[in-house]
Amino acid sequence: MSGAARQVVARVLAGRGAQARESATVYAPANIALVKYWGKRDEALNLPVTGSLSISLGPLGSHVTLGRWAGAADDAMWLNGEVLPAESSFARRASAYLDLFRPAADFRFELRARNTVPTAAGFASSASGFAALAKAVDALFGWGLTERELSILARLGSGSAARSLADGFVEWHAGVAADGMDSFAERLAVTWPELRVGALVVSAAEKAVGSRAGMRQTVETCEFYREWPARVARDLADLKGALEKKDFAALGAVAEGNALAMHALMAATRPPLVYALPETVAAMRSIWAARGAGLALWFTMDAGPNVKLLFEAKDEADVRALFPGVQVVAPFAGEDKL
Ligand code: 2P0
Repeated sequence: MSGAARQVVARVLAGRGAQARESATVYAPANIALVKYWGKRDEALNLPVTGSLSISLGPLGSHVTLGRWAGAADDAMWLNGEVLPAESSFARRASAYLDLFRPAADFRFELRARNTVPTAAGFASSASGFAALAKAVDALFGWGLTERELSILARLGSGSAARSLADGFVEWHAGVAADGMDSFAERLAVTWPELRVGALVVSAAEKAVGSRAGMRQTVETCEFYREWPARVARDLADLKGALEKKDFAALGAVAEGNALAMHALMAATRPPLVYALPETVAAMRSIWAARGAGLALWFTMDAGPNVKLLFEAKDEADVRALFPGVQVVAPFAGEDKL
């Protein structure tokens, strides 16, 4: 992690102590962006060029238990019950992030992570994973940080993790400050209990170009990227209008259009980034045909071939008939119990 990231951590913690309790267990949800984050103004701090707006996936996310490890050389890590070798990419990324918070150079962490995000379903787990890590260090050392401060810390691990501290609809403000203290996410005061998100798994294979390298290539080489900030500003305003009016067709249209615009930027990147597979395009065509026949169904896609469906509870049977393998999430399920 960079010196700039360390300075941000020092600023957020502002002299708080580092007395670790035995262990801490936390949870953070995964999220799907309806208006996407694609492109950074600062790579060390994961500061985005634009704002973005996501929906958190309720029970799908990451459970993390963090404690102090008495061992010597490396942090000890388990993912979904299996020991993670220290040289695995997950363990290295998590340890590099935890470096920001070690109270002493020889302090080692014990980390047990369990994802309820089905890894094969095309929902990213890095957002919920780093959000849960930020919450876990806060709970372990008893700092009592605010959600805004946790969002800033989670962002240092992965940009989209900034949006995984809260449930519901979450807006990540791009901010303008060089140190990113104004680049954090917060929940919008809107609930939509009927909203459903469906995961259509086209391929579970590891993608060839990850988001981090992909967005850098787009910013550097895509001549249309200069259009993107204005497009996002418009989409954010339109989406917030749709949320206020509870206009599902408008929500779907903004989300689908924004995802396709991002994929157009990717296709115009050099070398081209085309994440869609033939089955992705076939699913898009089925969705458009069903919509033409009156079904209120839209989609979004991230940096991969899988398609995420957006619909309302009343249409779930029709959506399942069209896509029998779909995994359906109710993002606001459980909120009535709060
Ligand atoms: C998003 N994605 O808004 C966009 C849409 C993928 C496509 O955020 O480099 O893993 O850690 O900041 O957050 C994925 O990028 O990238 C992402 P880093 P991240 O959800």
